[in-house]
Parts: sequence; structure tokens; C-alpha cells
Amino acid sequence: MIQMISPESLTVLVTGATAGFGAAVCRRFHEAGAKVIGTGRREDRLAALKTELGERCHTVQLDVMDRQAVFEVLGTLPAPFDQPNVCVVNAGLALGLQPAHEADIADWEQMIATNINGAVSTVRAVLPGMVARDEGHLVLIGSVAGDYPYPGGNVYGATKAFVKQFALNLRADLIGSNVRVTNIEPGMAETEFSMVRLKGDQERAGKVYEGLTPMAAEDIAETIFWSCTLPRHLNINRMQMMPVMQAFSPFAVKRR
Ligand code: NDP
Ligand code: 8X3
Repeated sequence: MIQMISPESLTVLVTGATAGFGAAVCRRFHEAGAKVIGTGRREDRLAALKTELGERCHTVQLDVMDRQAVFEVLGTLPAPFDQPNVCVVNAGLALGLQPAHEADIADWEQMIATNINGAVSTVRAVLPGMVARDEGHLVLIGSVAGDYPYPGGNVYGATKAFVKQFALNLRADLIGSNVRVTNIEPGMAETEFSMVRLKGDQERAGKVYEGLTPMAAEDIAETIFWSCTLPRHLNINRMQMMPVMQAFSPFAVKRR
């Protein structure tokens, strides 16, 4: 029988824990006995998570776009939360679906600041401790949008392509240590993602998932939980996930 890692031995730091995947990841690990650290910008959501999960949960407000805050907050976590051995680099967003020539450059900059700079800062802040302790697992949240182009995916997809290559390059650097790195690459999952992307337009956001069964945040959380509790000698490099009702299109060809 394979020897799974005991969840009680895990201290799981999650960025973007106030909604969607991040909140579900906190709940999944916590129910299995892990300690969790939930971060995000919305304080009321963090307070609710702390109330729900109690003693084995620490929450702290953190905007991952603020590099100094990332290093300060993650460098001063209180005991017994100060040595995370799992970090789920999840905070992220898509903004807009306009074609590149009509997109808002401020949206592009915010996606880059969050999905790329935020991920890079988070990893750089937690990684030295993991390497020094010779134990840890970085789980980055990429996307199928980092592999497959689609109309309106422009900068969002490019940020997730960065995340994928960053994760793979981290593996290359960390060979010889016991620090694992996994890039989880989901397709359509119903969270607040589309509400954020479509700037609060509930009707359009609802239509994204109309007539199909999308993945749920809990599906992603379960996969992350599984990869993080696998025996220590195993590393899931990349994991691409889609609902059964999503697949690929043929190339678009415009005829005149
Ligand atoms: P949600 O909108 O439900 O959650 C996003 C989370 O990210 C929130 O907790 C939000 O917290 C946090 N966040 C956003 N910006 C920042 C910031 N600057 N600093 C800190 N936290 C931030 O979306 P999902 O759960 O779906 O998305 C989670 C990740 O999964 C993202 O990286 C997304 O790109 C990716 N993804 C989502 C897919 C989907 O279909 N849902 C598919 C593939 C990937 P707050 O606003 O409180 O700061
Ligand atoms: C989000 C998944 O398919 O909406 O990363 O781009 S998709």
C-alpha cells in the first residue's frame, strides 16, 4: 500500500482564499486535519473563514500585487503557522473578454500584476524556508488558457502560460531538494471568476455556465489535496482538468 502524507503534518498557505478555489482548498485541507493560512484582500471574507474554521486557521489580509506586503506578511507568520509546507499560489483573475485591439490596458496590467508578479513574489517569499527545511510543495494555479488560445484570452492566457513555464523551471532549480512543484491547469469552473471577468454582469456571467455542468471549486480542491498528500517521492508536474462538457475547437479559418 502506498504511504500517503498525513494531512495533519501539513501547514497550507493559500493566496486568494476569500472565494472560489482558494476557499475550497482551505476547507478541504482543514477538514482533513491540516493547519491553513488563508489570505486575500477582502477582510470580511477572511473573518468569516476564520470563524468557520477556528483554531487551526490563520487569516491575514494580503494583496499579492504589493510585493513589499507579500514579503512582510509571509515573512512574519505567527507560530504555529510560520513554517508552511504547502503553498497554493492561487490568487488571480481574468479581466475582460474584448479582442486585443479593444481591451483596456489597465485590465491587462492588473492581470500581469496579480497572476504573474503576485505569483512570483509569493513563491520567492516562501521558497527559501522550504529549501532550508528540505520540505515543501508549491502548487501554482495555471489554466487551460495557458495552453490553448481563444478569442479574448489574450493577456489572461499569456499570464497562465507564464505560470506554467515558471512552475516547470522551478522544478528544474529544485532538483536535489525535497520541494515539489505542481501546476494545476483547470478549464471551466463555476466560481466568482466570470463575475470578476465580466465586471459584475450577473446575466453574462451566468450564461458562461448555462446548459453544461462546469467543474466546481471542490473538484479543483480535491485534486490539489490529492497531489499534496501523495508519497514524498512523487511529483505531479502538470495536471490539466476540464469538465466533460468542455473540449477543443478546430482552428478558425476566415474565408473571404
Ligand atoms: P474567484 O474570483 O472565485 O477567486 C479569486 C481569488 O483570488 C479571490 O479569493 C480573490 O480575493 C483573489 N485575488 C484576486 N486578486 C487578488 C490580489 N491582488 N491579491 C490577493 N488576492 C487576490 O476565482 P477562482 O477561484 O476561479 O480563481 C482562482 C484561480 O484559478 C485564479 O488564478 C484563476 O485565474 C484560476 N482559474 C480559474 C478557472 C475558472 O474557470 N474558475 C479556471 C482556470 C484557472 P480578493 O478579491 O478578496 O483579494
Ligand atoms: C479560466 C478557464 O477556459 O475560462 O482560466 O479560460 S477558461
